[in-house]
Amino acid sequence: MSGLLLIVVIVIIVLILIWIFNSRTTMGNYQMTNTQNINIVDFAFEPPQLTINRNTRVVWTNTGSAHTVTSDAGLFDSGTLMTGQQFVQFFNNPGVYTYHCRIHPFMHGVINVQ
Ligand SMILES: [Cu+2]
Repeated sequence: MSGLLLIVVIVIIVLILIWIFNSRTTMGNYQMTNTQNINIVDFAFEPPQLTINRNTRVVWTNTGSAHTVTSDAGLFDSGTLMTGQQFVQFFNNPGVYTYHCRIHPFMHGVINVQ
């Protein structure tokens, strides 16, 4: 009888641990869904400077001719974006991330991650 009780208690503890683990995972995913948007309009990134919290993803949307979103430090590169195409980059660590367009080197942008 006490053996059966022990098994039931262990099963309940395991189920509680699984529930805790799953809820933490869900919270982690929820934090990752913070999104900020930058539009590429004519020959500029709008806004050219953006301050975000860490664990945020930035989505660039190209509304014009061919452009790229290329990290000055080589951390990321969208490749050529045609009209309507998007590029997504996650920023998980604080810092200053400067970037440019490879096709038009005079196009610059900055992401400040807090
Ligand atoms: Cu460009």
